[in-house]
Amino acid sequence: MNNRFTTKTLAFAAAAGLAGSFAAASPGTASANADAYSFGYEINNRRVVPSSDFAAKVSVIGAAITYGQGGYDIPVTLRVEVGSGAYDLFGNASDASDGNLNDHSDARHLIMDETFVNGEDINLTATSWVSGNSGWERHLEVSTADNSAQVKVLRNGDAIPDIPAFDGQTSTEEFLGEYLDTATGTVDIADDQVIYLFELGNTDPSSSGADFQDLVVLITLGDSPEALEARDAADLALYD
Ligand SMILES: [Ca+2]
Repeated sequence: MNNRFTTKTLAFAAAAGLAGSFAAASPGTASANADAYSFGYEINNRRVVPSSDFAAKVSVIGAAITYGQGGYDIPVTLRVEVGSGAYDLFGNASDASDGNLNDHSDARHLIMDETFVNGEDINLTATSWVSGNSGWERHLEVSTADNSAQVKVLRNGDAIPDIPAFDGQTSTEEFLGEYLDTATGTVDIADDQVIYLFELGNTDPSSSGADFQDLVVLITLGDSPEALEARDAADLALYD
């Protein structure tokens, strides 16, 4: 289940804190559904920084990356860090086979079973792996704490990114279908949600191979795990 690790990630958080912070977008044109929940957070250097005690739901919306055109699907793993704790929610993130998310699965959703204290923040570290002489070897590792250009952050009301997918892969827009308002061309999520798009193949974000859907993750904040569960139940009822 939610294996807890203590890792080296404190260094990431400390380094990231040096740069400026960005206030959360105002609700603006949020949909009625988005307005139903308000839980403060801000994106500080691509980190989610909640403004009160919080719980989190992590949704892996999709993944698509191959070893070059027509090549094999390369493994992608995800580690979630909250404060000084690290959580492998979807298999062992240090094991390319056990923790692989690039498997054409439907979206995976997991509510973390803890309430975290105000002041801690959420970082995501995504890793791509390639086959090497001694098995799977780390290719690229991208952390939201590093303020890397290989991560894009989407919040409610942001413009839908227009990035063609590499080699006929599922595009960001296709992955995010239910979280987009195509009529307005904007992201349609709640104000306490944030979407991360990872590029895990290219270190040049302007490369044609940089399609920013190598891993697509949605974070939803709430007051407690129970509140997030209740919200899921309400959403299910709403869309029956
Ligand atoms: Ca891709």
